[in-house]
Amino acid sequence: MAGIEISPRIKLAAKREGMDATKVRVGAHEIGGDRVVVIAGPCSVESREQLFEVASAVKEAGAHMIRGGAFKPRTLPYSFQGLEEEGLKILAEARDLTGLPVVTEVVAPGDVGLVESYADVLQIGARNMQNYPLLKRVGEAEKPVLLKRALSATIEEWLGAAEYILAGGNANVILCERGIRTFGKLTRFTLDLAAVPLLKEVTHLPVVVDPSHGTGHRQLVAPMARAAIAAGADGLIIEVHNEPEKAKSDGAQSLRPAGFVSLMEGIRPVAEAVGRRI
Ligand SMILES: [Mn+2]
Repeated sequence: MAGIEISPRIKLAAKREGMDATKVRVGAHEIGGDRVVVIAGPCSVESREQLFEVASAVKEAGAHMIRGGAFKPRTLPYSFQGLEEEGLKILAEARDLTGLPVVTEVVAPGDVGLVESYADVLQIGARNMQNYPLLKRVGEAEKPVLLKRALSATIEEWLGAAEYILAGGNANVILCERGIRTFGKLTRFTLDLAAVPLLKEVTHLPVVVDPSHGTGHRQLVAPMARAAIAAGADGLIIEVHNEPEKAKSDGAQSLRPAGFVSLMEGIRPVAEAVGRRI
């Protein structure tokens, strides 16, 4: 692509002439194929009742996978840190209940084996995008990795992080744009949607967009979800909570189940308009 050149030292993540886009298979779904994959669920797993209620609601609305944090890297040590292994068990039960694969974060190299024994996709959070021991460890994992962009990472730094996982032998890497830090105070981050078509030029890896963390406000989530699909995203990851006002984390950006139903209705015609399906 004339004018968009990435470092030649990014080898495995780079798209080369005539190369097919990578499709990452997760259960019955494929991220990077014709269908736009929707991952939805609470920021944190708080209880069995909470996760089951949200997981059933998002399944009913047409989500393809469940998200939920069991290990939570929080800005302050006083905030809720997650239910850890108990949370992983609840996620696995929610998968049994709904049939939907589970995406959940791993924060420490020593926990990768444990998280992998319960989860279908290992998420590397924005704050750990440059945690190289963790990237090396998930490079040896059997499960696909959803790699979030760090708060202030350039595209090349992000692809460099993906390169660690690919170089470790794990070919199933999904990139996730989740907003970067700019100067505005009214949104939590600035959702960089230009990253989506840019990545399509320079990498073969699939790209998912997180409009929940990318904006921080539930009113902005559905419009930016539509925009992400219009820009060519292969998937969405959306926070949904049954009682957002009582959420232990990220309530302000979490959709209620009814809001998620209308998000799903709103993205279908956009996907169709760009030659995709939900
Ligand atoms: Mn969150």
